[in-house]
Amino acid sequence: MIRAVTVFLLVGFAISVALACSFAGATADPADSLPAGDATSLHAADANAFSHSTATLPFEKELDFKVGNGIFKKLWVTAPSSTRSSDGLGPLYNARACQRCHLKDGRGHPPAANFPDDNAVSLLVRLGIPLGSRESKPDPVYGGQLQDFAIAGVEIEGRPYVTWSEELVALGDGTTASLRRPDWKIVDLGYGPMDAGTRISPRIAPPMIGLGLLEAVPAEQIVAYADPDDADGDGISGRAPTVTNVETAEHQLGRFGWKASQPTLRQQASAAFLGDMGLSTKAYRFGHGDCTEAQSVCRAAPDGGSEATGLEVSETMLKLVVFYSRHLAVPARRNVTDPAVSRGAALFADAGCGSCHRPSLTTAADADDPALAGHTIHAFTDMLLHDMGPGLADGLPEGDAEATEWRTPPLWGIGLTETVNGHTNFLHDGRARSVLEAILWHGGEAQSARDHVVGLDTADRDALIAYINSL
Ligand code: HEC
Ligand code: HEC
Ligand SMILES: [Ca+2]
Ligand SMILES: [Ca+2]
Ligand SMILES: [Ca+2]
Repeated sequence: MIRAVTVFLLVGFAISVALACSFAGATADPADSLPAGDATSLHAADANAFSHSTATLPFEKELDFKVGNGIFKKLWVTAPSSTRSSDGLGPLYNARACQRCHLKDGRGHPPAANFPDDNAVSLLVRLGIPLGSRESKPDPVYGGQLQDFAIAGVEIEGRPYVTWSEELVALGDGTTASLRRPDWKIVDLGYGPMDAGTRISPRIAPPMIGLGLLEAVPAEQIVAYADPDDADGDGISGRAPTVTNVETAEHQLGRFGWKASQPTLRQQASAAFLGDMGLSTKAYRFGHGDCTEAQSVCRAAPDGGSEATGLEVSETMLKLVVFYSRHLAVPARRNVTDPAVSRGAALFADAGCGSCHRPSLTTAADADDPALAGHTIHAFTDMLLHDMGPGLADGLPEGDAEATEWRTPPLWGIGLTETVNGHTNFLHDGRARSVLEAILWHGGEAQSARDHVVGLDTADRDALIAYINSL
């Protein structure tokens, strides 16, 4: 019965797409609206648009997805507690649940202007002392990440505080755009001054959709697009980062995080449990999380590890939350037959956006997970690191990435940010207040693409933005 209804809905969808096309007299291929092929979510484009499972996930796996969702939302508590399977939070932490930052499986945002009323949850600050262009070490006292919460009896490390300054950019049609430049400080430091060499790198939580598909793209395919010395002379020199898998000690392609410092969703989730919530997993067996030796009260606080394994997050829980992270579906596109959107697609190509926001990748035909195997996906990323210029540089090398480098973020689903998260704050620290501001911050290898957009007339610029918002 359930299957019959699903088939009916799918047929209904196909017919309505076909009708919409013929009505508009457009020639758009209905497949254009499905960025992940038959794995695309056909649910309504509403506030829950990022929270559905991959459409190709077999019915019998739905329960794992639901239980994984429960762990993603689970509020962890201080140890020791009567619920041994939920304790071990902290001692230092940023949030009590994954979902507190990945709001509605979507995007975080910087703290609002009315600080300290709006806290910085959904944003975190990485810390480090640069040692070379691609190397850094943690702050000796504050470690590799600033935690702005702590369990009772332990001091918080401090809180991120941002002030903004406005900069005007003249556009080719005679109008001006205003960019807000952040100035970050850490206030209320709980453990004395940071090392003079420590750099801070604030990041908002990225959306959770389509990540399993990006994990299933073969590394060779991504590496083949890299052109580190710009041998073809087009000004774009994407670099494929190499990072270490902490469980196998293998060197692998870095894929996740704004600087692509994590090779797999499993390691990304394990690092989040450790750094963001102070919880140990098989990959990182430190119940004290990011507490350094200099933070002795923190180091001495009780651990929430189970008696059998010593781990605060069991292997079963970790696997389920990773399963969940792997199967959040990408929503179908909207307005694909709008003539402005079609023109915007051509302008996107003309401006050279697709050299980094690459329109298509293909997942491995033999990927471990059949629901994700053999898909042509339209994520609009090359998964490579690019020098984005001094305006976006954070001064902090991480993984294999330099201070000026960022991984091209996927653009699929970006047009639903407002619907799902109630804002349009883009880029790694959420500084851009609109798609246009995000584009205007592009520098370095993306300077000429940015300049191309600055030179567009009003109608073309609007068409380009309408296209991005249809993704
Ligand atoms: C304190 C806020 C916070 C919490 C809690 C948090 N995350 Fe994140 N998450 C982030 C931020 C910020 C990033 C980007 C990190 C970076 O660039 O290094 C991120 C990145 C990710 C990514 C990579 C996405 C991509 O596009 O590369 C995944 C997957 C992820 N988190 C899963 C989880 C899971 C699973 C949990 C719970 C175990 C979790 N996160 C808890 C803030 C958070
Ligand atoms: C040289 C590679 C490159 C080119 C060319 C490029 N981008 Fe980007 N784009 C990036 C990177 C890297 C980021 C992330 C930068 C950051 O967060 O600091 C980004 C971020 C974005 C974002 C914000 C995404 C998010 O999730 O916050 C948008 C929107 C965007 N680009 C659109 C465009 C458009 C439109 C063009 C063409 C005019 C373009 N980009 C050209 C590499 C590129
Ligand atoms: Ca702990
Ligand atoms: Ca810390
Ligand atoms: Ca090149």
